[in-house]
Amino acid sequence: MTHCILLGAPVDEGQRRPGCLMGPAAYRTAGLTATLAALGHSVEDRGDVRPAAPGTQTCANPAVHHLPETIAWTDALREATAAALTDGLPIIMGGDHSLALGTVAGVAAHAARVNRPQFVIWLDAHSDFHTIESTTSGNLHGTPMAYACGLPGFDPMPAFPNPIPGANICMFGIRSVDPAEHAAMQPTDITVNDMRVLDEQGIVAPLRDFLNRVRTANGLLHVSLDVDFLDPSIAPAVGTTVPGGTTFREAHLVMELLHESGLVTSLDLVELNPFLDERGRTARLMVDLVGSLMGRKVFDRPTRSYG
Ligand code: HAR
Ligand code: MN
Ligand code: MN
Ligand code: MN
Repeated sequence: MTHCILLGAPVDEGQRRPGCLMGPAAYRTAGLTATLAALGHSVEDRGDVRPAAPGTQTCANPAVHHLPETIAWTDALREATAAALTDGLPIIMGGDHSLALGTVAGVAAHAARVNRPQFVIWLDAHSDFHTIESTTSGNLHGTPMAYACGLPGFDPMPAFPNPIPGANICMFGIRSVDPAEHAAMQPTDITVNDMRVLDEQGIVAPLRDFLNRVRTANGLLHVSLDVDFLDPSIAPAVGTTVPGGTTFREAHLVMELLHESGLVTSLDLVELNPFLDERGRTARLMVDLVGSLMGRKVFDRPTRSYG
């Protein structure tokens, strides 16, 4: 059984649809603690992370907004995530995806401390591979993957602790990539399982390949789950809906296989905007997906060689 540490990250500044700051309250209301406890885990809710007062950092790209606030969140979430990793499995309840600037940095700091490689599985419609210089929307929730890879173009930000090799990153569900992100990803070794790959191969084989790599390397595995990974028909509570997302069963299957792997060491839940939800259904689906990730199943069966 696992000691789960809940960290609220009511981050709203990385995009322009107010409401993600209600995410942590929605996960608590939807019963995240009870769901984990029912699976036999111990749960410690550390409350919401509080960033320091924002500084006065600026950048050359006039589109960018809320840069000092985002840097304050990054610092606070890096420290909170790294601290939680020494005690258990952090589950970061967002908040928009800019929170991953901090959480992934926190995992990287911890990975360096315990001398293990870091792996990331990015479940998202978007690659989030802009830099502060390349983003045209100015929404910094579109940047955390490029930051984690140590790309230039993040000057006002604290340097990423230990950039993650592209070979240690696997994206699933991708179906919206801007030209600058596409160009920036070209030279990397990131595995991009876009929706076309999932249509053709299903989700099991590509996931098994990646999990085998994590296990062979004795890596830490961070899961970043963006609500828009899911098809908007089942998960409407997100500001950036993109048609053609994963189905209910595809999403649960990913979680079930991740559980069977026993490799997951931290989790982000991001982009839930409860203000856009329909009677809490998206929040409840996200909590149910965490249930699958943490071991809920209909029947026990012998673990297969899925990685
Ligand atoms: N690429 C677009 C931009 O930078 C959209 C980014 C949307 N990102 C998220 N998180 N919703 O994945 O504005
Ligand atoms: Mn604002
Ligand atoms: Mn995202
Ligand atoms: Mn997204």
